[in-house]
Amino acid sequence: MNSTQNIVVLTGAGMSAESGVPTFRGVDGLWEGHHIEEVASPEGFARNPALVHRFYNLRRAALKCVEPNAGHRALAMLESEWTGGFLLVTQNVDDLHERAGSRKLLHMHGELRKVRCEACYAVAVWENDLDAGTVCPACGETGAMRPHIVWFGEIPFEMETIAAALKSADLFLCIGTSGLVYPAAGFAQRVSNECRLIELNIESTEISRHFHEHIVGAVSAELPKLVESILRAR
Ligand code: BJW
Repeated sequence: MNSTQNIVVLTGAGMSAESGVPTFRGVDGLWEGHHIEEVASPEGFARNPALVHRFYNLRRAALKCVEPNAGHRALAMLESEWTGGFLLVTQNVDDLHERAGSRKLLHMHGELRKVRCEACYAVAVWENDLDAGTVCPACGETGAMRPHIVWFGEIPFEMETIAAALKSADLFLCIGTSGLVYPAAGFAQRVSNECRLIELNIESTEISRHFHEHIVGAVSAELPKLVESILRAR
């Protein structure tokens, strides 16, 4: 890895699992007991805004009870010590990466601690509950506020910046994602032929075949070791 200049890291729900944030799929996953379309699509929100607000209000409140784990801290250290290009792209809507110290960070699926107005498009930091009667602090419209989250069928944020970073990456790390949701699941196929690809997950995934190396294990144990080996090989 001594010729590595530009690093891109993609993280998914497995990154925050050991902090106590539930993943989506699998036993005890967030989707258990919910139809995805009901809580994570614009159509579901239009049909039953109260249900969708409740789903996100509970998750926003739960953020106050969780802390970054050793994996989040390792990525923040990699960013601060790496002198080449670095971009952390997370699919996660929690704020654990920034709380661990990450700054070169994009939330491609949005953020639980932000809301936006569908009337004036203003985005606001939001710590409390949201409901169908919430008034937009920017334009005064009632009932137009929604979670600042990318639902199925919507275009993820910052796609142009991410595409450019992937194109110039020579190390791509993919951490704790099932590889079932696009476009993130296709990132490993968008890097150049020279790029080294490493996947870290507790199990093999739908996209494992696209990676040169697989680290099977939990982020809190394995990511600090991986970061150390990348920094040592400079
Ligand atoms: C650990 C661990 C530990 C656990 N250590 N590992 C047919 C074919 C292809 C695509 C489509 C299709 N039909 C529709 C689409 C597109 C659709 C899509 O992909 N659907 C699939 C279901 C097929 N995608 C979209 O609609 C996206 N938009 C889009 O494509 O727009 C078009 C466009 C794109 C680009 C340019 C121009 C146009 C939008 C997707 C929005 C996803 N939103 C969600 C919910 C909102 C956020 C929220 O409520 O929190 O985002 S869905 C949900 O899945 C969430 C996640 O970010 C996302 C990914 O899940 P993730 O992170 O992988 O979690 P899990 O639970 O699946 O996996 C956890 C992993 O961790 C597992 O592998 C574990 O093993 C591992 N793990 N503990 C290490 N300790």
